[in-house]
Amino acid sequence: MSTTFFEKTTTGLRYDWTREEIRGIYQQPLLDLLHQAQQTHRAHHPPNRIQTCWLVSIKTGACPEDCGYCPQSAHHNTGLPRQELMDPQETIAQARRAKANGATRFCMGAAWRQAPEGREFEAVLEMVRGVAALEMEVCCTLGMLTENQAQRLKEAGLTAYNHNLDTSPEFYGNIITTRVYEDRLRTLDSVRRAGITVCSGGILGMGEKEEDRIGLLEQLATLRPHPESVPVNMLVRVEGTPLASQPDLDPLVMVRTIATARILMPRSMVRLAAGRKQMTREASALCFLAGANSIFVGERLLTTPNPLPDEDQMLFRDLGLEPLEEPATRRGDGAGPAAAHGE
Ligand code: SAM
Ligand code: DTB
Ligand code: SF4
Repeated sequence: MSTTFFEKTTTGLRYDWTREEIRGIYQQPLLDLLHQAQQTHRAHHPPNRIQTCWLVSIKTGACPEDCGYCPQSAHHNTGLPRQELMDPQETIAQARRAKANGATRFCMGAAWRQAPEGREFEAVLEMVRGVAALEMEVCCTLGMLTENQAQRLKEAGLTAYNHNLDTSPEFYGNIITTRVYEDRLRTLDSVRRAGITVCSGGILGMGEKEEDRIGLLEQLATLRPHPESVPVNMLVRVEGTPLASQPDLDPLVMVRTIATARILMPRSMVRLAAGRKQMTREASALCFLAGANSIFVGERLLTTPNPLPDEDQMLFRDLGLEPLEEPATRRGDGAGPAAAHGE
């Protein structure tokens, strides 16, 4: 009997990747790397299908953390107007619009060091319930969470929690001083224990070395289970942040990192996240060839511009890509909650 698309996906996952192995994959000739990544991609995911995720900032600016890349940190003077927590019904109305535009995942971001307690947390729970009722995947990124908060978010219907490791443990202190890597790992653990899927990735172009990108991939690929979703962001340089004058990142670095992530975490959704506005269509196409199968759509990321819907429609048309219509968590290929228990 021939192996079906979905059966193939239950084998071959590894969590014991070493830095040397990862370096070997990352540093191979680009065309070999792309070939391997594309083979892995096609064994686990439908080709030419890209999930479209809608991102909205539900609470903007005045964040007490000092993340060097972030326009929302109160430590930097970026002139960004702050906005208090959005009204839940307004957020749910946006999710309805996102769904009407073909998005299957709705991601809500808040500029908090940690999720608050009380009235604001109740409002977030109301948003999660409302979006889940639209049968979309619901993702939140609210900063650090306690186990109890993770459980309440799960009960409200949260699909995924985004919490990026950003870079290697060695480089982390150069970018953020108000928290440590271990804090991030602890929140990821609470999310996992609550049965919520994990969305965790990083940012490239912050002045890190190749070894830091390899170190980030090692951290992600040795999490068991792997994060179901791995966003790879290209730094969006914002005036007033300490990283505003970083040199341009070679887009091939994005391509190599995405391809390596695809090979190490074959079942995960790999998202070409921030930075598409700064990239050429050709660079984006190479990222898809490398195994990226998810993007953010809509005119804005959290506070910075994203390609316009018309541009994305043209990109999909010209590359022959189609939006993944079903939420990825329901495909049953491991990129969903079932994986959290089955791996
Ligand atoms: N405050 C929460 C936190 O940090 O986890 C949630 C919101 S925060 C803005 C979400 C993620 O956006 C960060 O972890 C970071 O990876 C990414 N991000 C922030 N600013 C960015 C920038 N200028 N370029 C690329 N990615 C960025
Ligand atoms: C992720 O990895 N990237 C998104 C989402 N998760 C929350 C955020 C990108 C933010 C880019 C800068 C901005 O627009 O403020
Ligand atoms: Fe705050 Fe998140 Fe921005 Fe860091 S990345 S300053 S925690 S909003």
